[in-house]
Amino acid sequence: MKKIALVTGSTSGIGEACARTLAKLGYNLIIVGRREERLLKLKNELEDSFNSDIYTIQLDVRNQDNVETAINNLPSNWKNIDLLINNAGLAVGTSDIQEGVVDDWERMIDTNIKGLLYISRSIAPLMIKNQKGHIINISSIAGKEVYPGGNVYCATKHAVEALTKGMRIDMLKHGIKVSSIAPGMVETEFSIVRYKGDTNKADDVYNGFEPLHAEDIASTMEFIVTRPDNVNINDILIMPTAQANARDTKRS
Ligand code: NDP
Ligand code: 8X3
Repeated sequence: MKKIALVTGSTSGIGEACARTLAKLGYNLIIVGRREERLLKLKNELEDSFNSDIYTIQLDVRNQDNVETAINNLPSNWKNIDLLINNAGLAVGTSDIQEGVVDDWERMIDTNIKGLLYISRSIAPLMIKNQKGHIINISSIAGKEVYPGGNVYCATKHAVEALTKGMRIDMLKHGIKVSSIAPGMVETEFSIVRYKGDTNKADDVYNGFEPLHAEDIASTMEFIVTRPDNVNINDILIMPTAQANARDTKRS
């Protein structure tokens, strides 16, 4: 029987690349995001290209009621989720704290921390019932270091790091693996969202060096999920060759 993976934020970037890789690996997939057209397009593409069944959930992970309802309402054959990729997330703005936009803060905290919690709260019991499963949280270099303009985003990713460690302790007795991938700069829609649609500013982020690509994160995820049962990869920090840490990048 095929394994089932649920990927949040699969309408773009890292989540979309992970969904593609998992379909290639033979998973059936539950793909989650707010943009329904993109979910349907990806479903069609993956069902055509791979022998996978794809179930779409149009969902804002910030809405706890909707998250709970969507997971409760999954058809019973879709509830045996083997793999959860907690990927949905965003950075908004780069203001110093004293000039911070409260709505930006709420969006990051509600998506990156609370959304991840709501999804995990709904899916962990399904995995516990089966006494097996694997949860991979997408953290960031921003979860390990803090950089100028990163304040609240970095705080949310530091929270993801702490939650990953806490979840690993909680899931231990159930035989459920918990892993984390912390990427440096990946060229996706991330910077367009952070700069609120200003594509010039977004392009500047990746100027003069080759950033990571979403597929680099998907292949890291592939490595993690293809380890044998007795092996768990706790944490991978993956950076572009031209980025040493959150602040030092070699640009031409
Ligand atoms: P993208 O902007 O390309 O993708 C973000 C995804 O998250 C989209 O599919 C979006 O879908 C989804 N999403 C955002 N908010 C919500 C929400 N409220 N409910 C449901 N889905 C939501 O960025 P990335 O692929 O780069 O980002 C994916 C993850 O990787 C994030 O957690 C990010 O913090 C992390 N990351 C990114 C790095 C980078 O440099 N790009 C580096 C390190 C970590 P939709 O809008 O359709 O809802
Ligand atoms: C996204 C990468 O460097 O903007 O998490 O924090 S960075």
